Amino acid sequence: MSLLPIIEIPDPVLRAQSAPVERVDDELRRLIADMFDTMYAAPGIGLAAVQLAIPRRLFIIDLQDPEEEGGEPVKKPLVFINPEILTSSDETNVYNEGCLSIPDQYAEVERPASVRARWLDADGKQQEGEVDGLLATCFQHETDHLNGILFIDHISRLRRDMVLKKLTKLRKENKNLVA
Ligand code: GNR
Ligand code: NI
Repeated sequence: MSLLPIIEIPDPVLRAQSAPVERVDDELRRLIADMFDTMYAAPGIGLAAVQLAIPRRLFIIDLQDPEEEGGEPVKKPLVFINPEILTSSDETNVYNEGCLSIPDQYAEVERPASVRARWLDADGKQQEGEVDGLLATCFQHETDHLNGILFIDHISRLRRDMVLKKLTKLRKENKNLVA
């Protein structure tokens, strides 16, 4: 198991277009295992390879239903390679989104409530299906990462500036703490 460092804004790699994955092989599956370790440790419910400075078109999601009190959350690891959104619903949803690359900042983002998508799974097999609810929001958040888009690009300039200012303040406080 290895944890990889998560890249944060304003690192320009987060604005890169990720390139398609060419082969679903053991090397890729090792990267995917490290991505899950890193995401669970963060903790987060989604992670795109580009957030680890690997600009390839793949992401993972685990919404981790916090099943019954006291028990371990039930893990439902999902892998999406070369994902494509085929259609999006007219109906929208608003979620309070966060991003491991914009630590501790949240904002309400409106997105299509469901999307029909196609992707390759961890065995390289093509899959197609419709996702909705939080999975649809997360799927779109992660697909955005593959295209260099962050959730703050979907909110007003005023709210974006507030998020960025709070992040700067938080980082300054953390720096003073260790100094
Ligand atoms: O952990 C995460 N939580 C989250 C909450 C609402 C909408 C999207 C997300 S994804 C985020 C992890 C992350 O940064 N993925 O790219
Ligand atoms: Ni993110």
